[in-house]
Amino acid sequence: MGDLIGGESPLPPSRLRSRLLRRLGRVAAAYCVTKCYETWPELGPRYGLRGRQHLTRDAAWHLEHLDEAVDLGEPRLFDDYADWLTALLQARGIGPEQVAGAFGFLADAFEAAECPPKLEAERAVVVAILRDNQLRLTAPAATLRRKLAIPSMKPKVKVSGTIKPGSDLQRDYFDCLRDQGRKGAFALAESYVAGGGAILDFYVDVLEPVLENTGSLWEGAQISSTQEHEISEVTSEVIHRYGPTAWIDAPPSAPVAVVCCVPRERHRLGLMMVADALRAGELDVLIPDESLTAQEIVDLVNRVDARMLCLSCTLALHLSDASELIALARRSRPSLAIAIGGRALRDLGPGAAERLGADWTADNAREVRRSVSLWSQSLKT
Ligand code: B12
Repeated sequence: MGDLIGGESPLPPSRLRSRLLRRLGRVAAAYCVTKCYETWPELGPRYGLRGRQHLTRDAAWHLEHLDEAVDLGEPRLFDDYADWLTALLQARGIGPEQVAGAFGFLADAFEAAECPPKLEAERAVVVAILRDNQLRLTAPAATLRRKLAIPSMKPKVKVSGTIKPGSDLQRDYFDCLRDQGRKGAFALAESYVAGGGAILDFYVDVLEPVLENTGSLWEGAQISSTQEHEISEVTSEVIHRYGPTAWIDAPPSAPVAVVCCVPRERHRLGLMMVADALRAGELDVLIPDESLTAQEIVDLVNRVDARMLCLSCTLALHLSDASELIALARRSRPSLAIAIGGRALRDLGPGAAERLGADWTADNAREVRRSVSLWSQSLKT
């Protein structure tokens, strides 16, 4: 499975939050790998010499996602992961029985291990989540995520104020990106802006659904990782090129907003759009380097005397880190307004931002722009 699942390396079980997983995770992962090889001998030739390494890493990813679900008390997060992983692998010729099997082997190992009484409750939760998903994935009518497919069309540039889902503009933009690369994408954005379209609308109505579709196509093995990376790079250039032309610099007395991803998160395009929405609302926006730790982000917030901290989180795997960062920022600076948004928040549904300790959220950059206007007014009154 290579680096499909998490992009970088999973945390070693010794660094997970759950005491049970810290204590038994390594042994359970090793058992899972051995059983996978026994059950599917074709894995040996398929993955070659590095097969064990890959499978060990995959087992560690399963444990890390399990840890996140247990820590936040949201078993649904693991279900989502299981669905996503199964669809991803199915598109690459690996059936759901292998994902279900791996979950089952992990559950077997946890059930069989010596476990101190104080960890029994946690063991029951962990095993229940694994077994539940094992059963679900092997059920004949297993329902997995639906793919959004935007059919290909010949580019024909159009500009319109309201854009319906799956509209020509979205398709044209996707086709331009894929077939003509950056030049096609710039030409389309240029014509949209020149025709009086607002850049925040372009972000929300065109770039965002196209990126979502790109992700679905990658997940379904219909485009390569290289194509996915190219599309996101060009999108980033489009945002840099057209975003800053839309508003003037913030006034000298403008409140400062620090805008960043939560630690370990590398999805920054949404964050860049949100930054532009805040700039449109006359905030002085600071985007720190993405490698900062939670403590360094909070130190920065204090140093620049920020009034607002905006965090973006795409992968559910990073929600616990987000909640820790928010708690740290709160303790250090009680008057700070804290917002959190991104795909992981949207997927969790209403009340998620508050559960993580934040003050507010918004589903997209256009809504951020509205919320910021209200917030700025409340500062003046
Ligand atoms: C582009 C992309 C990448 C790029 C990111 C480039 C960059 N500089 O940002 C790259 C190639 C680096 C990447 C890497 C990975 N990705 Co990726 N990626 C995507 C993709 C295609 C688009 C994401 C995006 O930009 N969306 C558009 C933005 C605008 O949407 P948004 O972030 O939600 O932001 C809006 C709102 O949420 C809101 N908002 C956002 N932040 C905030 C903050 C606040 C305070 C508020 C109020 C609102 C708010 O406003 C924004 C604008 O309207 C998605 C597909 C998808 N369905 O999302 C996959 C996707 C998210 N990636 C995925 C994966 C698996 C990965 C990797 C793990 C694997 C890999 N090998 O690629 C790594 C992980 C990296 C990491 N550690 O974070 C999966 C995640 C699946 C899951 N389990 O949840 C997805 C869903 C693809 C898929 N369908 O499988 N990815």
